[in-house]
Amino acid sequence: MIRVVHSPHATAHVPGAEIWLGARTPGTEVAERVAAIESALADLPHIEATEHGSDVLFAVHDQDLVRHLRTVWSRWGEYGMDRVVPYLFPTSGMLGALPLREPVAPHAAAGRYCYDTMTLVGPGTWEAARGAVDVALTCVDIVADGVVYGLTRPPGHHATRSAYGGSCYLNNAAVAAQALRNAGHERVAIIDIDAHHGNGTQDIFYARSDVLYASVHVDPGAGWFPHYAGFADEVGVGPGIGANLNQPLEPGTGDMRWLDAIIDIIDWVMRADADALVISLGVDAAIDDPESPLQVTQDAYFRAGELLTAIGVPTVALQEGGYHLPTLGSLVRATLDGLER
Ligand code: SP5
Ligand code: ZN
Repeated sequence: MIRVVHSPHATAHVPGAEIWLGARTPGTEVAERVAAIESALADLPHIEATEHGSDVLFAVHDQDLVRHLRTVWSRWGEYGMDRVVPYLFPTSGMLGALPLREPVAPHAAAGRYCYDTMTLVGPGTWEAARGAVDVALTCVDIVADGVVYGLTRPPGHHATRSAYGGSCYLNNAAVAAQALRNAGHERVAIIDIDAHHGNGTQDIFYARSDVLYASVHVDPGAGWFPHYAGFADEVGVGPGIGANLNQPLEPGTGDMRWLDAIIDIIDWVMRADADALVISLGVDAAIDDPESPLQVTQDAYFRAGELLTAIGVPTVALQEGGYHLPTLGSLVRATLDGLER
């Protein structure tokens, strides 16, 4: 049976809102997602994450980003505002040829490390994000030659080496892939089936050939998050050329073409001879999900799980998105039932 790794800190992160088109809206990456998923996994063996050091975390993220996430909430206290929201972004358009300095004011630093207005930081955000990293690392500790699922919340695949965004703070899947490399696996594949492109994971491994990244997602060129990444011509740079594969899909795409894209990705990963697998398991491509226009059914999630077993290597599946609370648990469960081998 697939083992479930979880963290008691997952619900400490309460984003409270997201700032969307300038307005404060409720947001969908809510703490209630944890209970919705757990309710469908109750009969599976559970393992609580153990605390790990930060060596692997610092291999995939800049120390400055990690320090910022650890400290920004306490520095925000003087403002009397309930969440950290950036207001000023030091884009290349603002800086031109100038160096990126560390600003003195916390409200200015907020936009140095965060690239959107949807990803708020509150009192429990660091604790939960760091707990999700421990979930990923614990999964790698226990996977052996089997399949493990980590209930990582907050999700991670939009967090780049140096910035957070897209409801993600620390990149759990990247941490797992790096830990699998450190454990002796020569070539690790990350397959990302979340409805959105995992721009953070792609960024972290873009110049590397030892960690492959492949994603099926709604086409950013059709107007969908993350808008600036996830196009088919992004194939890697330098030594990483050929180790990145994007399969963007039209809004409205259903089971057949979604599964075809997954089959292409599996063929690509098997030809590359990967000896360990991380699955970024977002279930927000589902038909009822409020955050994506893909129309994938629960049966297709089961089938995706079954297809992925063909790779036949140690597999760590980590939770990413999935926002329709009534179906969230059964979508995750269907995928894990497919992955059972
Ligand atoms: C991990 C993950 O799935 N992150 C997805 C972030 C995508 N959110 C971008 C769109 C935000 C707009 N939210 C308003 C929804 C109105 N239905
Ligand atoms: Zn998503």
